[in-house]
Amino acid sequence: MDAAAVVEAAGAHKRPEDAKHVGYGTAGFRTKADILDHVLMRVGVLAALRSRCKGGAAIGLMVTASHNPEPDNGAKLVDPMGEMLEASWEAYATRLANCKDDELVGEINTIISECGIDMQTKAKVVLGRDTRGSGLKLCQAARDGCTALGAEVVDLGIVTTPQVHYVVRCLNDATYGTPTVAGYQEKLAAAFKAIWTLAGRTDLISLKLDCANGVGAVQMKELLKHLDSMLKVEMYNDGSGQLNHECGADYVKVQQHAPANMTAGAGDRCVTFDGDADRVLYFFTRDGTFFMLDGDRISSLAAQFIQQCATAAALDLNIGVVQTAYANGNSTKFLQTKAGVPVACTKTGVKHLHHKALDYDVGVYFEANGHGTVVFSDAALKKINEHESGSEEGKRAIAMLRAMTELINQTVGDAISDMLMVEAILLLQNMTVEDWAAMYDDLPNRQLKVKIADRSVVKTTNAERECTAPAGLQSAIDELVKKFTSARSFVRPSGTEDVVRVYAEAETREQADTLAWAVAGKVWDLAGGIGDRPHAP
Ligand code: 16G
Ligand code: MG
Repeated sequence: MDAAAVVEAAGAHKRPEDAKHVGYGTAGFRTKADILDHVLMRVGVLAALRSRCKGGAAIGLMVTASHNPEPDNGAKLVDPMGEMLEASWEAYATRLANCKDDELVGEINTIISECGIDMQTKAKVVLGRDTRGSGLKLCQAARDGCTALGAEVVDLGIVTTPQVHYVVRCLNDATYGTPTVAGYQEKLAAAFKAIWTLAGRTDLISLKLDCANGVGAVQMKELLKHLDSMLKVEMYNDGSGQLNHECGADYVKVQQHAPANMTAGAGDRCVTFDGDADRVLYFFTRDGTFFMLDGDRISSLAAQFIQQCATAAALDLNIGVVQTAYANGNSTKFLQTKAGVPVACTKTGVKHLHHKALDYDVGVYFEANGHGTVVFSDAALKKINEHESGSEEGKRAIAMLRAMTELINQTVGDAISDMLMVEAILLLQNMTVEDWAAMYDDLPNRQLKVKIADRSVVKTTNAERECTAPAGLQSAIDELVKKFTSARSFVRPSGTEDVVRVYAEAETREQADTLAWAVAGKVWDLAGGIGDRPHAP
């Protein structure tokens, strides 16, 4: 390592003496942009080390704070196959980001020796950033970190998070596609066009799209140049307003109404992305009432479709869906009984779902909040690509599956690609969003937050569906749940906020609400609640 170059970079991106501690969590680093300069330089250093550790494979570094407000920013690293950074390296990221300037060289040497990194290996880092004003400067800091360690930098400029995942994958696996943003656009456009042709559609599909005033707007405009004979997309919150302010997937999901500047009229098919375009949700209004099609609905639509294609083509594929405890109970029931697809449950956080999805030939995973994708194993891709079906129906089903494998960004949840997947399935099955919504009815549910002195006293097991501490809480929840019909409730400490989250669902809205408030009260009583005891408004 060129220690002098590291010292110089540290001098250019000084860590303030009183710098706040930052942790690399489920979504990387995320905090106020103005305290991230030294952190980003160090993330650049870490990306270069990671690349060498992986034999010179390209590593991604995305500068974004997703659905957070504009003044925030953050960074996340992407591993060689386009997956999220391996968990064991999160601790290195945190250590490197928080050490003092004069400890930096020592910390780097520790990582080099602990991981047995050969510093003669070449290193490559793919940089991307969302539309935040702070992004350019933070990218420069990251670049300085990469360069200090002698890594080559590929700067994609303003791109979606999933595009960084895609380019990283392509650089390390040429079979996946052309490693450029244009390559991404062309791949998705060609796949959608193939589906369009299969469906024999002639008129345009019309959509209203809320882009959260983020990067989704920039990239959708480019993609639509390829798709304008098939899709008519009216864009709202396309960058002219403030990022994520009263718009975007997180806002729509939490508020349960349309974003600012956009009306969902009768018959309108509406879509919303988050700030870095890795989450997507659909919504519409029926008789003036807002109706959301969330990640569980997308999973159900995709899993059922793939299952039906496999059956039609007599293709033996082991298809599974991965959900979290937040998945609506009726979506789970639909998948298991009507669609005939097994369902697994993991802890909250995309990396857990993604990892589990790899257990299947075809793993469909979505969090209810709209983050997810479909992954096809190598064996499944081989089967799909080599299978020959005798019947016309089977041939069509195989053609549909092949196009799907090209259309879906299998590296990570991707709002653009997921939206095109939904459109493709609706198109091929001649379904409206109303038909999609009619697949099952959601059980009414309620989420609440409880403030307690130390949320780490709440411990969970069984994919967060049961709590093991504090003593007596789980049995209290069990007693409450018994009093309601089709009811379920769980509590877990949040990974992103200083609260304990409560989820409850039951047959009626009133029951779900009553149960949620009762469980929240028990958490407050038994886990050291602070402030007022939770009570229904
Ligand atoms: C993070 C996760 C998201 C999860 C959320 C839960 C990623 C990229 N993001 O934003 O998947 O739903 O945390 O937040 O993994 P919570 O722990 O505060 O409920
Ligand atoms: Mg996001």
